[in-house]
Amino acid sequence: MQEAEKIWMNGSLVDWHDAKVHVLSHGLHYGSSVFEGIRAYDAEGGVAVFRLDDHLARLERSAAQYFMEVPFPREEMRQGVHGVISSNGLGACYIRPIVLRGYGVMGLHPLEAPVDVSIAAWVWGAYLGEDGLRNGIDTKVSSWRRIGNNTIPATAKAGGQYLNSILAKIETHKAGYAEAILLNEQGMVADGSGENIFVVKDGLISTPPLSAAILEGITRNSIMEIARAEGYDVVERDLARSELYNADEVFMTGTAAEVCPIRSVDDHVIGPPGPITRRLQEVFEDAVHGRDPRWSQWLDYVTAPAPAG
Ligand code: PPE
Repeated sequence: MQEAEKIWMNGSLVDWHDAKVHVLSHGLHYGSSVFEGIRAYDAEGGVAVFRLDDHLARLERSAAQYFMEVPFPREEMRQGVHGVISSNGLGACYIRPIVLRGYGVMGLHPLEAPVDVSIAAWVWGAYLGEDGLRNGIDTKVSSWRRIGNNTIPATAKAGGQYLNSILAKIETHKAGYAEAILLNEQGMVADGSGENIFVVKDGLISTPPLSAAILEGITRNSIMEIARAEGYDVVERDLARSELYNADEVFMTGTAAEVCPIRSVDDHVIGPPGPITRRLQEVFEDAVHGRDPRWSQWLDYVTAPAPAG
């Protein structure tokens, strides 16, 4: 990874290499951490964090589902994010806040463990490759099923549940594919290892509902809003695996992955990125870079934009 200089830890900035936790931290042993992935962009009026408040709100909801409270108010977390970007002199970057049960208690009753928070930021380029963004990626349905909603709540972005994604990712990577698609316990399409998924058929855009055991993706929500504003119909419904093969277009969304076209699923060729995927990619790119006033409320500028006129 590309290192930066400072990391925000429990309210102060420390040197990158001093941002350490104890080996007996609860979160390390049991996955009892919740985190966020956020991107900032070099936008028209300065460096802008995309939907920061929505990410921090989701972090609080993730923590609450594990009976943790983020020990800093939302505004202080927001300032922390701004602080790691500006103190590291970063422009476009990826931001990773994490709230974890820390050192002091072992065993599975964690409520007495301290809760630690850090926020790191670094430069992270195209998650599925520049070529993937342009030409689409080859994907495969993993033999690992997505963790069910009654096993671990998919709506919380917790460290431990990513073991499921890691297994799926390794499996499909070893088989030569760029990304995994996971089916849920009911056998319906859930998501990618770190992305939500959409299909387009006869002009209609569909994406699995929250009941399919997916993370309520912020990019997913942005794309649904953008698509509707562009005049497309979007529905949330269960998708069968074969609907991926028969789709006109398939794409994935995520903070890291952004809007990434899918070229093939299980060796069924869907084709080069289609017109709707292209249009949504374009509007998303304009939105995150502050070039589309319809979406300016999504940008939280680290450097305040110059007044108009
Ligand atoms: N589903 C999963 C399982 C997921 O991890 C992510 C984000 C999404 C959907 C999309 O959510 P959103 O970012 O709010 O649109 N995955 C994060 C972590 C990726 C990683 O490798 O780490 C991310 O994109 O930041």
